[in-house]
Amino acid sequence: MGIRKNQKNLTAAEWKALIAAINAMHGPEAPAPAYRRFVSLHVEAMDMSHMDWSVHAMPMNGRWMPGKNFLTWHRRLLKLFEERIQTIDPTVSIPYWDSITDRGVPTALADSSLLARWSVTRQWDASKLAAAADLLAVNTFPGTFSGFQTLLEGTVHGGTHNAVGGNMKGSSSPTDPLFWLHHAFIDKTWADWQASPNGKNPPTPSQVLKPVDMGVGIPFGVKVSSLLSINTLGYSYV
Ligand SMILES: [Cu+2]
Repeated sequence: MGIRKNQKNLTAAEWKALIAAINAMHGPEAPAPAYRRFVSLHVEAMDMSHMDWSVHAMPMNGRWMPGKNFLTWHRRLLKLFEERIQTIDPTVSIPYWDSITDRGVPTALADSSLLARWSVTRQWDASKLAAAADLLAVNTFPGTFSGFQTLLEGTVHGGTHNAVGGNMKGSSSPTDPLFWLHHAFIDKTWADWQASPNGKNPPTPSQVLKPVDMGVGIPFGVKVSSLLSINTLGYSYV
C-alpha cells in the first residue's frame, strides 16, 4: 500500500528519496519510461488532435468542451508515475500539496540548482491561487459527477497551475515536479468527495482511456471503472 502524505509532513529523508528518484528518471541513460515520457504524454493530451482523449476542458468552435476524463486520466497518469518511481525506490510515494491551505511552494522543491537541473521555469504569483471558499464549494458540491469535475478543474486546479507559472502554466506542466504534488491533491479532493455523502461516479464506467499505451509496453488505456477506488488501486491519503 502506498501512502501519499501531505508534503508539509515529509521528513528531510523522505524529500531526499523523492528527489533522488526523480533525478534517476532524468537524463539520456534513464530506462523507459523516463521522466520526459510523462511530460510528452501530457503534451499529447493537450494537443488539439487528441481532443477525443477528453483530458482537459478545451476550446472548440468558440465554446469550452468539458474534459470528461480529467479526473480518471490524471489518476491513471499519477499511478503510472508513482509505479515508475517505485521501481527506483519502493518506499517513495507522491506527496500532495494543498496549495489552498499551504500557500507557498514547498521549500524542498524550490532549490534553484535542482530547478536548473530539471529545466524547470516558474513565475510564482500567490494571488492566482484559489481561495478557501472555492475549495469548500468543491468539497461540498451536491450535484452530478460532471458538475463536480468541471468545478474542480476550474479555479482550484487551474489556479495553482497559474500561480506557479512557467512550465506549470502550459501543456508541458509535468516538467515541474510540483505538477505531481498538485495533482495528488486534486486526486485526493476527488477521493474525499467520492467518500462523502455527495460522492458520485463518472457516467461512463466502461469507457477506455486514451492512449492505448505509453509506447514502452506499458498500457495506459484502462477502463474508467478500474480507476474509481483508490483502495483497489493500492494507495491512500493521510
Ligand atoms: Cu493540472
